[in-house]
Amino acid sequence: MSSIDYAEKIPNNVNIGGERTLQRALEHWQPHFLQWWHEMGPSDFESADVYLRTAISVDAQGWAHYGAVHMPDYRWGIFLADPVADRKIGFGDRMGEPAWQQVPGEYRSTLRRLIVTQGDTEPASVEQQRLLGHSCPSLYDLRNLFQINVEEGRHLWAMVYLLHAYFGRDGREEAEELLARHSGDRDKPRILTTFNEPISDWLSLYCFTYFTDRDGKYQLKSFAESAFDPLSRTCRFMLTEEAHHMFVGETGIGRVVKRTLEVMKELGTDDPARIRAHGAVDLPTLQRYLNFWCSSSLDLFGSEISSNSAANFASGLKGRPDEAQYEDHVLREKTMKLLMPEGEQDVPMLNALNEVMRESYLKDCEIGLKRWNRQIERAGFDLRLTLPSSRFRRSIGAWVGLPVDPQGKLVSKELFAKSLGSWIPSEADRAFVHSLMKRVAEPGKMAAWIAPPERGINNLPVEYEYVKLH
Ligand code: BYC
Repeated sequence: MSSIDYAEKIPNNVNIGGERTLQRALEHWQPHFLQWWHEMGPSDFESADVYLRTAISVDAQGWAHYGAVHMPDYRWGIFLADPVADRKIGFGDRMGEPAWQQVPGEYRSTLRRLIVTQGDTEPASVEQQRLLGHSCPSLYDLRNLFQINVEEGRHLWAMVYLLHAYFGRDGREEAEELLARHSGDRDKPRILTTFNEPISDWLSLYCFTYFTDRDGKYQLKSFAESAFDPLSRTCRFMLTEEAHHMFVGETGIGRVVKRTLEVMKELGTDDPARIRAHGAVDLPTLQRYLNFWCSSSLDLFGSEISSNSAANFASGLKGRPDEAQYEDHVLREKTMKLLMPEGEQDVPMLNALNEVMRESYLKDCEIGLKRWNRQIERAGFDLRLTLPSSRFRRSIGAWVGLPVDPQGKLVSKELFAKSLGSWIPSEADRAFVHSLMKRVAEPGKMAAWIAPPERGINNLPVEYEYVKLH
């Protein structure tokens, strides 16, 4: 068995070197992780020098350490945010009791399941994005893709650390399974639906990082409230990295919109066919991509009425994002009005928490929409991008399989079947978008369908050679 100098190889602030059992478990898992990275991570870029950010500590200087790295040599570290002295449980039936430093027996399997579900999404996203490097629109974007990939790898390490350190043999088995399931695999798929969708073009990547990583932000924020203190501290630190992933999504879509508007102005038209002929993404196609990824990501919050969400909140396992913003942290007396297919229903608030979170998430999603629409308005065009209703195209919850249009109205099955191809990307849309995906790998150059970013990484110019390909 290989012996690892943890301070050197795996930067950490959890004293791995001082705990023999944990060290052995991680030593056993690490080569399996590297093998998985080799087989399922970014294909063909193992010898490239990539300008990456690495966390080497949790303080302001250490969490963003930049330098050129071969990805397989990336130092996937394990970091927990600094402890809060005498931290108390901030919600649920055990509010005010001391936070847990160990897993209470009665919550062991539920907590393990939540950590495994969170952990499963991290390698899944790397697998989904495996081939994108071949069609990057610029070296700047290629570097951002790889930054996201290595950080998702680090987030997997974060969950595996919790499984190894707190869940004994079951945890070690789950850690192996996290490398055995694969995105889109027929026999062993990833746990959550969105993480089995292919991401084979960069427009999908930007939508995924805008919508799906934002689900990550909300889920991590709700775990940051958890009574299980190691989970809370782990997620607090993960959130610092998550911001960049959503930035890539928001600015990526913004740059697509900017380029399309330039073409629309140049040609004096909003005719999709002419815009496409000019090599840009017409806005109706972008709208269909937004509809697809937003609706898929809305499923990630679970059912509108959920006994799991009630139990997880009451027991202190999972709070609401930014729990402190609310007045009532127990929620035994409150109800919430939910629009169900049968009409409006009063639901105990504890059971409606997935919906509470979904609503906050949608509000957060609106921010980018406003920015992109301002760009369109300033360019003098009438079209506006919108978010689909949370009832549209749902695969989880009360609206599963119902014929609902993107505005949230129930329509006939016939109309739904006839219109779906104009609400989400059709085969022809995908083929067109794929036709644009040609690799641009000269420093500073951009593909014709996307505008350059406003600035480079870490104060470097956009023209910097962010990935040195060999
Ligand atoms: N697909 O009561 P229900 C991220 C299952 S993203 C498939 O409706 P609940 C990232 C559910 O598991 C954040 N299955 O919902 C982003 C349950 O099954 P079991 C990921 C689904 O339990 C980009 C059953 O349906 N983190 O970090 O209240 C790149 C009934 O569940 C789905 C988490 O998700 C679905 N969409 O809430 C990289 C946090 N939805 O357990 C990373 C951990 C529900 O009865 N997970 N089901 O067999 C959770 O907190 C909860 O499991 C959920 C669902 C929020 C997902």
